[in-house]
Amino acid sequence: MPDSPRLQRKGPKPRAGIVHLGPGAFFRAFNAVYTDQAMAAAGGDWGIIAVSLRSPTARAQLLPQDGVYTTVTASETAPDSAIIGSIVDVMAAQTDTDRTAIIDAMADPAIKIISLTITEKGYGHDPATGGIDRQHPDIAADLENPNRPASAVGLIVAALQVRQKTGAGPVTLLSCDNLPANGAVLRSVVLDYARAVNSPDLADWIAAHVTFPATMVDRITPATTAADIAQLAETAGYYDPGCVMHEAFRQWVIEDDFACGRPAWDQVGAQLVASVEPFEMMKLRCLNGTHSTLAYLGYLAGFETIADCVADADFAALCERLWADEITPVVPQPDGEDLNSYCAALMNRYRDPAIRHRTWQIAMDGSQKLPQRILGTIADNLAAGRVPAGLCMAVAGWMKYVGGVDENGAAIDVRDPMAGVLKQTSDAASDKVAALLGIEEVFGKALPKHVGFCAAVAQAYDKLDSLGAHGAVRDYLRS
Ligand code: CS2
Repeated sequence: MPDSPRLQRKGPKPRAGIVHLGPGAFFRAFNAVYTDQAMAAAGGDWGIIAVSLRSPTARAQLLPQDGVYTTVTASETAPDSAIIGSIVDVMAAQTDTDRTAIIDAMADPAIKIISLTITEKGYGHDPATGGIDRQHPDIAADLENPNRPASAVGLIVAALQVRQKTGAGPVTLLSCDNLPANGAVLRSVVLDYARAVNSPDLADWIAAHVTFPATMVDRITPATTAADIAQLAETAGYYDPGCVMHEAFRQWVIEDDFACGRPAWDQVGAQLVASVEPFEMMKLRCLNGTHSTLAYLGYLAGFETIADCVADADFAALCERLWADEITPVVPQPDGEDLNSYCAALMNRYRDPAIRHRTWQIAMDGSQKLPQRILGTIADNLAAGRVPAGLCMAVAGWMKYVGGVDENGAAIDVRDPMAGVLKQTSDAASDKVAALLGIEEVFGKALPKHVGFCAAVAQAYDKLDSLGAHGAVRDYLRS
């Protein structure tokens, strides 16, 4: 409770070596924890300056407690908690002065890594070309006004320009978002933007001095609620509005390509590998693919959380069937992993009722998530001569969801950068499926030309109408 004492830092404060953009719950439950543990294990000046590009909330939560906060491992069987001290400062881009200070922080020679968890939509990239999307509102605004950038890529390139001028030295840009080839995406938008607003000279400097390792990140971290904060105050005796709840499981696979060192993350469980791609494909398709499927179909069927979904025998069977028949056949097995055990472990992770991960939270930003989570898997099945009916039903579930009306006729609060376009498209067309399939930003050019795919999505959409989401899932399981 706000009248309980505030959490305090105990012990020395590390010196900063990392600037992190996107200080939300996931970063606090993941990156900051690994870094805290790596410094405890092997030392190093790897304190983190956490930067929020949008809201001042993280700063308000964390600064009064000097960046320190609590992580709670929510688990039925093994609950646990820890105090994390790796965040040494918190900034928020609210004013031009803030933004200048953020650029200066990233340009400081002491900073060796700039890492990011800014979500799929934060990169301002065009998935078709891999370069920057000049229509993206934040990118368009920065290109118009390059001396006062506000987007992630705009601020980063401004800082790299200062580093080039001042000889601040090389730096690693580390994307930790759920995007395929996240390092390459970041490299491509940074170079493209640098060429667009500065002399090509800067792009050459970046290509020579900055590395962009790929990563696969995994830890289920539901948004912290007021009840979580109150519960912690009751059990721990202090008020920590910056606390985060997460599952026990974690996995971080990182391409070992750092320009000037890194924390000893490998000593605390991170896997440093030559190629992240097979791990990322396994995670995006097996975990995030079924997460999004459960999010849309589960929400429509009236389930509040993932644990509620898979407590239902039909929805649990849906996941099993998707993994066995539609997903793992098109996922190469990464070294040291066994796909069947990976999926069995996923089901246990989903089942834990202590993790209250809302279907509504996962359903957000579907237009940015569908391609890498579901559509690529569908395309690979089609290429192998199969129409994956379950994943097509997931796409139909997303279409119903973005139509904005649930099965009881109530409005759905759809959060998506394309929410307006999606709703208008759905509302205006009599053939809603065909109209939505025509949105190239989501479906690309090739998939909507596949007759079998379009027919399967249309059929699933009709079943969602006539049988409801739960009925459609049962129908699929009988097929
Ligand atoms: C989830 C992910 O919200 C979502 O879209 O699918 O945040 C998921 O929990 C993480 O990727 C797990 O590592």
